[in-house]
Formats: sequence, structure tokens, C-alpha cells
Amino acid sequence: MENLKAEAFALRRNVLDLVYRAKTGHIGGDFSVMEILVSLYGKVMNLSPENQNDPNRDYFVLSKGHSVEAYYSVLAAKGFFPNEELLEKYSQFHSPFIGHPNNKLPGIEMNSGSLGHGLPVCVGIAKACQMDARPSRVYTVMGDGELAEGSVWEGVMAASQYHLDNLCATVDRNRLQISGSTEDVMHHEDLAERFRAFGWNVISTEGNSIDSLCAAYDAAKSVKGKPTVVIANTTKGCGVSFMENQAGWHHRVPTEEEYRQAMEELSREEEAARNE
Ligand SMILES: Cc1ncc(C[n+]2csc(CCOP(=O)(O)OP(=O)(O)O)c2C)c(N)n1
Ligand SMILES: [Mg+2]
Repeated sequence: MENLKAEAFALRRNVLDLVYRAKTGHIGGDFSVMEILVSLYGKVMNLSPENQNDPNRDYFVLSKGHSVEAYYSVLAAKGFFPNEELLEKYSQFHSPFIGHPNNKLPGIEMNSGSLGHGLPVCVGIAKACQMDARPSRVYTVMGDGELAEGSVWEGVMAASQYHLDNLCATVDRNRLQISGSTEDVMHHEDLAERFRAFGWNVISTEGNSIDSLCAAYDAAKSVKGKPTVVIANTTKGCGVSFMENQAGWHHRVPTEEEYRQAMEELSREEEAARNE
């Protein structure tokens, strides 16, 4: 993973292939979260196939587990398993590459997909690391629709109570959930103010920009005494014109024509990023 901006578009093409072949997947959220995952695995976290069993590594949980096609693609690019095997087996019977994260696969800490559980589990991991004085940092990524789950806010309270400055949560703030706008279904504003009121350090940033995200995660590392949330302002479906900001693309499979057009657009973006 070298040119991370280009890599994010190459990995979106991989996601498109996975979803098109298997005829299932959550492409909208895969495309909004891509730069977040690429920044974390490409630059920010001390987590790789070489150190995945070292207790002093960093820890990651994808709480919005439905974005599994993006997660699997990034893990394959990082070398946790071969991409050929992923492409062949994703969402097939008797395959470990099931439609939500599966901790029998290398690199995956926790099964997820039932929303609202990643942060509370990460609070436990971060508390254990704090008690053992480990250098590890603990990362989780939630959806903004996911914030309607009450268990998230119990985790938010506990993280603040225990001063877990080794914990960094990201909200993929794409403003859509499964059935429409988050502000219609369960409103969150002022989201930054809400997290601050619970005692968190808050960084709002552009969520489809590798540079902005890496700067945010860097800044979070030096904050003492409180956890950090990065509110990553993203675009659902980012990278494909007809998918962007469309709730319908939460869980749709492209037609042959849509597949072809999406591939073209993503290849163009990737090429532009490689020539920057
Ligand atoms: C506990 C639980 N309730 C409902 C669902 C069904 N569900 C899957 S994705 C989704 C919407 C999530 O929206 P958001 O967190 O904003 O994700 P994103 O926009 O990033 O795809 C819902 C309600 C679920 N997976 N888990
Ligand atoms: Mg959302």
C-alpha cells in the first residue's frame, strides 16, 4: 500500500467485483468508509500480518460490519489473506468469507454486523490495555445510523469514566442509513457537542481525504486523559457518480451496465490519483 489515495480507488474496484460476482453486499457504506480503512491500515495503526498475535499491537473492530467488502479488500491488500481466494469465495456456501466480519479469518478481532457492539467491546480491550500498561491503541469504526443503538452511548460513558486515551472511535458520518437520512430516522446534531458533553475529545474532518484523516488520527495520539472520536464527514457511495448520496445504494447490486460505468469512473479516479 503505497499511494494510499490511488489504493482507495483500486480497492473500490475490488469491492465492486466482489458485490457484482456474489450479487450481494453493502456498496454505499463500503465506498464511504474506504479512505478511513485505508488510512488506518496503510499509515496509522501498528497492525499487520506479522504482529497480529503480539499483545502490544494495535486493535481494530469494524463495528459497522455490513461494510465487510471494503474491510476484506483492505485486509487482503495488507496481506492477511490472498485476494484471489477472497474473490473466489466471498459469500459462497462453506466459505469463511461470509457477508459480515468473521473472526475465524486472520486479522479479524471480532464478529460484527449486529450494530452497536464494536465500541463497547473496544472499551473493554482499551481498559485491559490500560491496566497492563500496553502501548497499544484501540480503533473502531461506527456508522452514523448505528449511533441510534443505546449500547453505543453506554460505551461512550464508560470510555470517558475510565479516561481511555488509548481509544479512538471513528464515525462514518455519511448522513444516510438503511432507509434514508439519519436526520429523519434518528437525528444526531450537534454530534460533536454530544460527544464533548460525554467527556470526549472530538475531531471533525473530511472523511474521504487520506491526508485529513491521517492528520486527525495523528492528533488523537497525543491527547491525554480522554478518548477521541473522529467525526469523518463522508459521502455514501463515494467515487461513483450515480451511487453518491443515494440511500438506495445501501444494499443494491449493480446491473451489467452500472457495473461497467462504475468501473470506468473508479479507474479514472485511480489513474488521476496515480498521476498527482
Ligand atoms: C442491531 C441492528 N439493527 C439493524 C441492523 C440492520 N442494518 C444494517 S445496516 C443498517 C443501517 C446502518 O446505517 P449506518 O450505520 O449509517 O451505516 P452506513 O451508512 O455507513 O452504511 C441497518 C439498520 C443491524 N445490522 N443491526
Ligand atoms: Mg450512515
